[in-house]
Amino acid sequence: MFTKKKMSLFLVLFLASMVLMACGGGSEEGSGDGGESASSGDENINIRFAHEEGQGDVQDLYVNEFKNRVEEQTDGRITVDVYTAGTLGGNSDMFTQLQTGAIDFAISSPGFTGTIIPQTQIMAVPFLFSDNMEVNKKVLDESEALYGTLAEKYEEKGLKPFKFWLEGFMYWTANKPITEPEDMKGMKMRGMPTDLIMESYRQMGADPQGTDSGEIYTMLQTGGIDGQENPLFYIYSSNFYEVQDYLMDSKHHIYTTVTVANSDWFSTLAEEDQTLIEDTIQEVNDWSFTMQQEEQEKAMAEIEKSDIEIIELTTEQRDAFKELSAPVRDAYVESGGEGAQEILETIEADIEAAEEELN
Ligand code: 6CS
Repeated sequence: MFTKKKMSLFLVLFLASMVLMACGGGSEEGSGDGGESASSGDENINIRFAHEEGQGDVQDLYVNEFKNRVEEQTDGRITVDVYTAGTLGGNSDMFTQLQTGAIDFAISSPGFTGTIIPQTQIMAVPFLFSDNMEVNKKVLDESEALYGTLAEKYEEKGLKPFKFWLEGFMYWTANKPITEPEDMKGMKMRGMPTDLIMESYRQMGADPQGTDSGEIYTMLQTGGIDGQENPLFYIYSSNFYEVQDYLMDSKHHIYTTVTVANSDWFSTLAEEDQTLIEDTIQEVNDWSFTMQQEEQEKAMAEIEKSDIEIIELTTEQRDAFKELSAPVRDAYVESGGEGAQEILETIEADIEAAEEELN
């Protein structure tokens, strides 16, 4: 039984703890890793946000949309500095910078993170996703494979993944047509440098080259590589179409990426700022789907005006490449580390379910 004196003491302690919580002191909620929320929700915050592309590219439009929305909603209390590709080093450096806290936020594509988090290579399995982009959008937005097991692997490395999202279908460019596996034989194909992308080109008979994105154009020009894969907007903005004779509408893959933050840094933000940032990322993610589609359409319209020949692969032609790259799924399970099999099986089931629902 509580006496009156004990009751008053309890109330005082209860109110004091509420005041402390309101000030953000000692609150461990929402930090994601049990860290303390140090800021109070009215502090000035500057977010250093890096991405992997050039000005006006899809990632740049995404990060600037995030910047504008956050700065507007907070009347400039939270500001965002945007770092485009190359300003902070090569593609793979960005991930380390995020881990060490040199930057706070990044758009970080799995094609560059496979050596640090092998499970991310699920995104390197060709023909894994659907030909229906609405299906892919839904899976990337919701799949437990990504927000459960895979997210834990990021968290183990001190990173908080917010949303996985897509930047369009992948196309091949080359100086000769690629319509059947025979055409791929011995070709120096450039892909993002993760092991499983290299393995998938080996399975197709090519001689894969994993290089930094900054080197692609010159290597295509000088013959250091014979071809490369990327979404249309990037083939256009990086001028690859100027130094290649053929563009293959192969849709052998989709380009996926992740919006990710340094977990320790994020956990120091006040809960209301964490919520505002998470909500804004979700809004920008939804917005980005249409934005990237428009960017592909604009790019295609420009590429069509150029001398490059566009070849649309038939279903049978695509199937031949699909069959050849099927063993990459087993390779993922073998080299993708703990949880890889579960991630693969869950995402395959989620894609199938979304296809049944949306097709
Ligand atoms: O192929 C690459 O390396 C680049 N492609 C895209 C679409 N974004 C960033 C990445 O560096």
